Amino acid sequence: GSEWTYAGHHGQENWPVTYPDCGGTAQSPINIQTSNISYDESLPPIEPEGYNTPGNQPFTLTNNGHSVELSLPSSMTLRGLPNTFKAAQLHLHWGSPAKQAGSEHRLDGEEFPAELHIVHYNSDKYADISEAKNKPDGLAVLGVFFEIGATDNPAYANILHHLDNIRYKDQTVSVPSFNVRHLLPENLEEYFRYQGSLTTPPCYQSVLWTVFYHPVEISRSQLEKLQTTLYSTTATEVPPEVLGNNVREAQLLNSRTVYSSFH
Ligand code: BO1
Ligand code: ZN
Repeated sequence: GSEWTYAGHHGQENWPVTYPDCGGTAQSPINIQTSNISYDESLPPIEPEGYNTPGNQPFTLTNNGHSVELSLPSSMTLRGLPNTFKAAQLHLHWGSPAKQAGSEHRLDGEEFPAELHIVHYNSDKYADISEAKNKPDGLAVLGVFFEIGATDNPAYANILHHLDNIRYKDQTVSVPSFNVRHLLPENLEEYFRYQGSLTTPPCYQSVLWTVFYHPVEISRSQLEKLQTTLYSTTATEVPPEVLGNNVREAQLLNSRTVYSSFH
């Protein structure tokens, strides 16, 4: 079963016992050190296709006990990468009222309050995400840092408004489809690129990571909603445990290179 946790006995230092790939040499997240980056002038802007018109089908929002996850239609496509990638889901990582830091990637050692991940699979080579997820060129994840801004971010309200309906693990709610492009920073040209892994078990080393340089802004009250509403436990488990600090430690870069699309 999926018995892993972030802290405690089944916490991240013990993930490799059950999930050997978590002990690999190309793991995520990492601390992105801007003094140790290679500018790659050939890296083009990321081009989301069909993000603005995801269709009439509602999305499904799920509390999976580790995060809040929004299922995405495969009509959402990424171009500007070595292959075409189709969207599968997006989810968030965040801290807690006590530990505000909640991003997985770090920028020169700095943690941001939260991070968005949009997960895609290589549809040139693989039929679906389950076939792609353990292949070296199988997945592409977009990472976006959060920052506190003065006003509510209406795009993120499309997700946060529904958290009260999925407070417990395994609960789902139907969410009207919305323009997912608005969850991304305006600037899709400036990003970091490296080869890494899923940041949770099974930690497959299958992810081409794109981490945008420009953060998105949400309000303090929106962040607080994210930090305090969800439980990692099911409705019948006692005591309930608040879901947060779903953040993996920074992993060693080892022999990898981090590229940037800008300088
Ligand atoms: S992340 O973006 O690196 N935090 C990340 C971590 C774990 C997954 C995806 C992204 N897990 C995979 C599951 C698959 C599932 C896929 C899409 O997510 O291993 O079984 O199909 O939901
Ligand atoms: Zn993630």
